[in-house]
Amino acid sequence: MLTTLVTCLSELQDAACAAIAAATALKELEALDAQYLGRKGALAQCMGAMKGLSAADKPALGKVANDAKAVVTAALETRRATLLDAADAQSLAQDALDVTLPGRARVQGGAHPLAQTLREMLDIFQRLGFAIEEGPEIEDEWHNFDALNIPASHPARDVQDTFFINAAPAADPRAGRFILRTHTSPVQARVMQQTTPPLRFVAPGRVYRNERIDASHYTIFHQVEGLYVDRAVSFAQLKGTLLDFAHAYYGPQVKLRFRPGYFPFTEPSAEVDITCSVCSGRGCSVCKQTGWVEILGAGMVHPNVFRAVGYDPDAVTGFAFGMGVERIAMLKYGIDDIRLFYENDLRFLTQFA
Ligand code: 2NM
Repeated sequence: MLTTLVTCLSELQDAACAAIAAATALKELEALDAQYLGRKGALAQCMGAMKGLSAADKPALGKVANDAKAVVTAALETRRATLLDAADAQSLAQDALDVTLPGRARVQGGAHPLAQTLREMLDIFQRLGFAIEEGPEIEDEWHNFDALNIPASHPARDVQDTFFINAAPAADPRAGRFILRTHTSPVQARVMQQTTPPLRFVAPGRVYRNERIDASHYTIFHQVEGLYVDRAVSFAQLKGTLLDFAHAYYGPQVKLRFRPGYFPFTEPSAEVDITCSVCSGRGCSVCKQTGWVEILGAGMVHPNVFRAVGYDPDAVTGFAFGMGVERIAMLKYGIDDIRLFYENDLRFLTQFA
């Protein structure tokens, strides 16, 4: 009986050690642990047979069994350590990170030159006391034209000059068709409709014109238009405001020149020139040797505009002005083609980073 059990334990130990040595995964090892050393494992079953032994034989078998258990436990431990090391080595190789490599330099981005120009312009007008108002780019004909005293017969309302939206007209027949706004003046009309005077703000934003594209015309461009309405706003205040703007934006050496002009929404109207900021008025290709370049249009708000938005033209006066952001930037930086703003060529853009 004793020899049978000793043989059984020895075979058990050999089988366990062979299986443990062959195991390739930690999970497999845990299963072998349970199979041989568990509470209902092979070793425990072998020990169960001890009950049938004589008191003299019991200690001898106990020692053999304990030795077998120690051998199997040690084999498990060794194999476990080997497999854990292998797993560590594999994950180290996979996630290898060479901390001695130099870093990759990141390209520094920057605001688009038009965004920079617009921001500078708005900063100046805010310092002069103007708020900022915005409105929709899809407008109705009433706000874009009628409210601004632009008659139905005006050439600007033609499909040649205006983009019409392929949609049913607004519910209110006075609103007319939907279009892409051709200037930001409809923002002024909307704000006046909703606000009682006094008011003083600029309206920046994108406008659209169905024009032939060339070096100075594009179908998209940006405007900043200003409006100041109160009980007795004067043309002298308009001149002072525009002179302050020109000095702040182009520098204190710049001179202003007002020429008579015509806009349906202002009377009187003026076209305003500055001494050429590229050649300081000496004469160059930008100012076509005249020393002067036009930067904006302006005037006193027409009484019909006030009537359209519900203001009493006998109670208030106002000045308004409008300028193209692209043109202002082109004059400041000596850019000779408006299309450069819309081509996203990094050779151009990085000069403003
Ligand atoms: C310009 C020139 C002159 C203008 C007028 C108005 C409004 F809505 F108040 F009547 N907004 N903008 C205006 C006046 C715009 O752009 C060359």
